[in-house]
Amino acid sequence: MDPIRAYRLMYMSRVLDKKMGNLLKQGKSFFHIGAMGHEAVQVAAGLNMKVKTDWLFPYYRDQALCLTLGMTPQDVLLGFLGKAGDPSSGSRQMPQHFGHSAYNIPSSSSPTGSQYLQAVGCALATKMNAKKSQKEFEVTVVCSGDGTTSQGDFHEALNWASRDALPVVFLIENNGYAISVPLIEQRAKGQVGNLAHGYHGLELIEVDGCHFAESMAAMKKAITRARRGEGPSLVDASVVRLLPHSSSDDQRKYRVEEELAKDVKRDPIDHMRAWLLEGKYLSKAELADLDKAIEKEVSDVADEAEAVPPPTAETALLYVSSETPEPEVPQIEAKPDAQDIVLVDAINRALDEEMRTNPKMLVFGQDVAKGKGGVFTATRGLTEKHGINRCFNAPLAESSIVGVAIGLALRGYKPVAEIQFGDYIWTAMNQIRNELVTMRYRSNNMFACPTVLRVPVGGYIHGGLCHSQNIEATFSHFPGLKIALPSNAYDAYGLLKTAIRGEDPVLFLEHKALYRQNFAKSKLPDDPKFMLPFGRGRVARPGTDLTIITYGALVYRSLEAARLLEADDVSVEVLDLVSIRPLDFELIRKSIAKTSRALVLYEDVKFMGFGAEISAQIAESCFELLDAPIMRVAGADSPIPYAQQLEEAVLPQVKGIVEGAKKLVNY
Ligand SMILES: Cc1ncc(C[n+]2csc(CCOP(=O)(O)OP(=O)(O)O)c2C)c(N)n1
Ligand SMILES: [Mg+2]
Repeated sequence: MDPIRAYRLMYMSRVLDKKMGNLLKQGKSFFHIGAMGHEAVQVAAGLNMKVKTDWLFPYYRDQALCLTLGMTPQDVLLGFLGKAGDPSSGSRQMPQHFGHSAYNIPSSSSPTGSQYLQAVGCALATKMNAKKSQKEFEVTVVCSGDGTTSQGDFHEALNWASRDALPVVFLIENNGYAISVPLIEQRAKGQVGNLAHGYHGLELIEVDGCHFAESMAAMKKAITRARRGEGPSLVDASVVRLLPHSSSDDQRKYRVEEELAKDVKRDPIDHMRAWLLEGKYLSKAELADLDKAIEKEVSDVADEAEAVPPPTAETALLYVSSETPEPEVPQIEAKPDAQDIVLVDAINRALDEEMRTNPKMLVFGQDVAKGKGGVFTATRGLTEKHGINRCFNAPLAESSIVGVAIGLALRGYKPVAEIQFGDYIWTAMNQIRNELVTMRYRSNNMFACPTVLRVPVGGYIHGGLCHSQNIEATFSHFPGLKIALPSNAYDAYGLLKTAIRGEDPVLFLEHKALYRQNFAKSKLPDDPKFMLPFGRGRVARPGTDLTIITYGALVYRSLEAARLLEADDVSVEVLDLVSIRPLDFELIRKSIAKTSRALVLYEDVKFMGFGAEISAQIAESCFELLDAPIMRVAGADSPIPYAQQLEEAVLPQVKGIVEGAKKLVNY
């Protein structure tokens, strides 16, 4: 360890913070959140890591740590000034959202605490990559502040890390405040360290994070332990926040002068300077020269960064998704003598085949492993065929499942995770909405998380309020996420293969009421090339008088309604969308051009359901083709109740579809 290099990094970060404060006052940026007071433990962490080998999941204060791993003042300033070429995000994210693909620093986003589970996924990847005889492991370090340890994800991450004894270090930079809230208001006794006690094998290390040499020893202990495969550690590093929380905060509103003065006395830069002089690492004059050189370097780099142009407006929509087009594959039909198989078995077959061809594919979730094979048996036999390392049970925690999937995907694995019921996906919402689907965009295409989340959804199974929900409308609102909801075994099989081979996150919705139905059975093609593209719907039944636009279980109720309407000489065309996002709107337009009447049918609550979007698009671009107003038939504005008579009253039925269709043709 070179103490002068360590000081250089610490002071570089300090000068950068001061420079950014000045640039902000000049109106050259909109936001700053500084590392001042956290530098010693950050540099100590970085110096104990193997650059480009170990992994860092930083938070917004980790400037000195990112500099230690190789990021430059230029990198920091480009992001701060909102310039093109910012390696963290191409200036898509606010300043201090660090990330760098060359240094194994995955893009950090804004929700406090979402990084922990991703780090656990990353550390799990390390463990999976390891050979049996391996003695040393890449280490994953994940950081946050003290307040953030109140997030549920933190506890879920400690749980999974300790369950699998993962090579991960949780570094808590404890400055005693979460914006204005002191640690004593976060939990009893106002401590971070007491959180470690319930997790077996989790080492607790407490340290004065303002003291560089002590921080070096603490981080060495934690990182060496992870490196040797001895398990996770929680480092509680006491630091000071010398600036307000951010440039939008004024800490004099909630902190008294004496306390602020006490913090200044603990300034790690002052402490380091005294230590360097005492140890005769350099003289006073040399230290002054070094400071001046660093200050000049930052000033020069800032001038250079200011001259860099901002990103152009034309680039704003790049990398929401991968740029890879949907596969162009010939429609392959099954052999006429092939066996008809049910939808859930088609899912199982797709998973099995893809696991055979892709050794990086992993299946995990609740109850998916071993003899159980999922509560709907979609993953049956996969542990037996591919081993417990490739089809395994997750702890009962949805945020864990998605967060860990993100970490695994960042390391090149292909997670195909199961969320047991759509009704329980909500506890993973932050990991999906703010993390999974934005990874490619927010890192300017430097990182991506091609992950498949398989989710059983839908009603008509007497599942009551929390085993019947329809979730496609909520999720179709998230740019970057593909969504499928196939209605038969053939489509499910082909689309799931495409989802697994693709480069984007996919929400693969499986209607529970169709899993074992005879009418949703298909013969499957026996050809490894077989895939079905996203964004392509199908005509489930041709007709001329009216188009029913639907998907999922309602395809079959529409077909039944169409049969009944035929007796009254009404010819109904039924469209099965198959893919929700992207949406095959051309299929809809073509059909309306023929029938001039559109009935949009969906199982979810009518208000703001996915059919509302379809209706709006039809109104916007098919107005001239229509002879009647667009009609919607959908679920009632109610939770879905259990008793059969109640459930029938809430979910769309054949009778209601027939009535709607008649009203529309008679308009
Ligand atoms: C999930 C979430 N809730 C709230 C916020 C707003 N917020 C940003 S930082 C912060 C305080 C974090 O405090 P701490 O973890 O102690 O870190 P520190 O800023 O003190 O280093 C809050 C509430 C957020 N970014 N994410
Ligand atoms: Mg704090």
